[in-house]
Amino acid sequence: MAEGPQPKRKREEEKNGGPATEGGAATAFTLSDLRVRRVLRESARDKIVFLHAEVAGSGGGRLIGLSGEGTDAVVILEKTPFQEEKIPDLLKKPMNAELQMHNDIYCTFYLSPPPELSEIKATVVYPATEKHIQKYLRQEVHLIRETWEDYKNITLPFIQSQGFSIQWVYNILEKKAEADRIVHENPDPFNGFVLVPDLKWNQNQLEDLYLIALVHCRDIKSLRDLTAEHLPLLRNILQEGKEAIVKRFGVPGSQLRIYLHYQPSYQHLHVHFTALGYDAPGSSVERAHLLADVIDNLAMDSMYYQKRALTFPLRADEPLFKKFQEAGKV
Ligand code: M7G
Repeated sequence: MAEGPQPKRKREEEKNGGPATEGGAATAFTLSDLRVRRVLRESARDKIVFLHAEVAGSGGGRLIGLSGEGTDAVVILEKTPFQEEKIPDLLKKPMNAELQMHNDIYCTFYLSPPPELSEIKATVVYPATEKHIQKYLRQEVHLIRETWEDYKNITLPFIQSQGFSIQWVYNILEKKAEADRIVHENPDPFNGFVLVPDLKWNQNQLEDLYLIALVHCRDIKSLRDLTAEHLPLLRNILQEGKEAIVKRFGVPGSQLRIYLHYQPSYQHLHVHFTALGYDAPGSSVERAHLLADVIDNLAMDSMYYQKRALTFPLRADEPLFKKFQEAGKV
């Protein structure tokens, strides 16, 4: 029988916003050290706000990150989805329930639930680079149509010089971080992978289920590197990923959206597993490529992803967008 989502709790200290230091990362701060500088983006619909913050010492002085990168941080605050089993408590537990309006059969109340029923998830990136800050800033977006030549001449040199660090991926693969969160592993160095809950999922409810499979092989950056020699790896991810998720969470493969992003933010091949009913960020047609389709395409033509043009969105302020502009491709 499926275990269902298990609330994962860090030790008490971290629960209370205490020092976050897992995975040998350069992080030494508590939540109360964070000072908000500006709102980068917010969504009333998704109940999420992205903040540019800085980490300041308790004495008001600025604290330099252990790696010396600086004090900028990105903080993402998100109201968590309802947990079905706790909904009755929302109405029953004593709290202020303020009637805002009443008209015929319609009325609205504002509830102030107790803390355990009104959690907010806070994701912190610290120290954050300018690229992290830009990633979350609301910007005009354009679609790029990238040919294989564009990839070799424009995109590849760019990602080789300016890509996001993938240290967090290596930390997971080497069990230096998130080891206790691993849902499944196939240890084969070429055809194996690690399946873990995505940073975006708190594992408290299945509605927004989100896991990622990170491949052990370190020289596959993205869809563009895939050929038929990777079919065993991709088939393992599809098959074993689905089996592990139905076993652990009770969600069948027919209710999972299993896909790769192009362009990914992190150039180490990974596959997204999200609940089919969840409109996950980045699951739209301009960015998501279903793994089953990728497998079929490669089985038909080993060089499929070295031949075809790929479309992807870029924000107007991104350096890669400027490179495409300079090359007269936009
Ligand atoms: P992507 O397609 O490279 O970029 O996906 P995106 O973030 O623009 O979608 C990377 C995926 O890895 C995203 O779904 C992230 O939420 C997830 N992710 C990023 N980080 C830094 C971590 C992490 O430290 N741990 C875990 N478990 N997931 C992460």
